[in-house]
Amino acid sequence: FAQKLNADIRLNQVGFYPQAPKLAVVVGDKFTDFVVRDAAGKAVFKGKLSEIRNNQHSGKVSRIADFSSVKKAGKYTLEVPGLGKSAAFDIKPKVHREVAAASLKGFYYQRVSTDLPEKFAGKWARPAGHPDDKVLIHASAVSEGRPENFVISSPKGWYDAGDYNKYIVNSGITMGTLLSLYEDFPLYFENFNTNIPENNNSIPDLLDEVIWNLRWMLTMQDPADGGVYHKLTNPRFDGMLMPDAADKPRYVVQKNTVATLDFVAVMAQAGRILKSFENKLPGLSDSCIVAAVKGWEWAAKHPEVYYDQNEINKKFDPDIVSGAYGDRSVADERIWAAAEMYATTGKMEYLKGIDLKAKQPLALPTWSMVQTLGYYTLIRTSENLKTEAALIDPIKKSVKDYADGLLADLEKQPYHTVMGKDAKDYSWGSSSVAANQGIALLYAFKLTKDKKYLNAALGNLDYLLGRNATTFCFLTGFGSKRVMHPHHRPSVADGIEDPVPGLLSGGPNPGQQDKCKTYTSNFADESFTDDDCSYASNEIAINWNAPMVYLSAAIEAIMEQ
Ligand code: 9MR
Repeated sequence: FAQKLNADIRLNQVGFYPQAPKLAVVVGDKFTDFVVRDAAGKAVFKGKLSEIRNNQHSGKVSRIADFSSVKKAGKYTLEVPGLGKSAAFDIKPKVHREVAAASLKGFYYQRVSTDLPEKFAGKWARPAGHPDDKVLIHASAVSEGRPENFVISSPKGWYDAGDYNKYIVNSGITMGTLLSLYEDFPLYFENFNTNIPENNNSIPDLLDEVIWNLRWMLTMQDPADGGVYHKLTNPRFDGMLMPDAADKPRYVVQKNTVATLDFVAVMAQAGRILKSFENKLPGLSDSCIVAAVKGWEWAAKHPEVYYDQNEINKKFDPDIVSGAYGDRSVADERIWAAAEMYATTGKMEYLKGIDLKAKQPLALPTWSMVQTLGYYTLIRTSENLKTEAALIDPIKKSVKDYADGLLADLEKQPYHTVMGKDAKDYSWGSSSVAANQGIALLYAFKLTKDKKYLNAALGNLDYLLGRNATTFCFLTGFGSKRVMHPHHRPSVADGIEDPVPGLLSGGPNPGQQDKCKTYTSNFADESFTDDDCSYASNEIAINWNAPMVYLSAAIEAIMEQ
């Protein structure tokens, strides 16, 4: 008697490593037993579900099925007699390699100003959009030599998200995350192919992808003074069109300190990493470092210029109503930029006079809060640079304390994940919160070698791939219950049923700022709708994809060691 698929059985829909923990969540309290069956239907493991766990968000209850002892590679289903069964999942080595490769390839699909030929893009091939070779200087961004409507060339880069604009602030955290992934696991990327045009240039594909955006970022610095424009944008968002159908004028807008210091951090880190590729990319590393120094000097002269879109629209035309990425505090960007400048040059002077805030609770990286990216870099480079203990020890401690805080009471959590313990985890782009918590846990693992941190990081990857209250696997192209309608212009406009693959959906957000009518729940952990109207729960964005690449690739790299 075949059991039916049941959505109350929730697990990582991609699969599990033979040697790692394997958990599923069974929502409800009626059942106590479960069975794991192999592909032939044979029961290979029979277990008891855990005690009941309460969900603070929905008041629902759940139990955990632990089948970690099943270690043989194969395809399996998990069955709760009387309730039903899960879709089939894998147990095998390298089980997340395709997830990691696809989420990096997601960036290729976001490339601006270039054709995506079928050879690399498959059925999602599309002509180039937004050449960005005739970009106007907005009235908020004029300088000597660059008057209003002066034309500059600023091609390439990645589309930020479901929209077609390019924002320095959000590129900052995205690039920092991807560059850190490379710097933390360089060997892993020697053999990590994502079938992009630069495939055979003997530079790791991860760096090739990053360089596509780096070359755009370099054009966003005003050569006259070193300040960096906030964004390159249409005055208003494009309609739900393919990139090549978009034809609105594009502007660069006001230089400011937040964008400039994000730029400095990225250029310093890229310059440091690309030094090793000098013979293949002559001069690029130096150009990055020169740009970083110029930006740093601009920021010293303009310590607190903020981008305030409302104020700008009161003063200048045309009005700019695309993503604001307005940030009212620059202390964290200064910490990050200073840390990268120090790590690249070895000069302590960059950290002089900067309050590293290492004694405060660790702040998870977001586009507006980036100091922790600087901490990660200081940890990574401290041995080489012989950074003094008084400086680095409190930083290590703050990362470990944060990870310990995440782990407290893990055994009581309804999904056995650190994600969702704090109600604030379910913010706009909550999937990136889960991924960034996972990264913090991996740094704690690096510092302690204690597997409890690694396992909890893996738990957040399980969350993203299906062990969550929405029942969805949040990475497009993966899972038995897939996101099919992300708020992503090409996926909506291309007439192809499957969305562009390898893109991470934003995830539950009880704010529901999009006012879509198709939400079926208001509970924080369920507040998600797979509908392209839902830019607040189902958009994709580069700053969410980057930690997904980090988490999945880093876990793959660690599991292979
Ligand atoms: O990720 C951003 C989120 O933190 C903000 O709350 C939200 C509203 O301002 O904007 C998000 O960023 C969007 C950006 O402004 C424009 N491109 C799409 C981004 C993801 O939704």
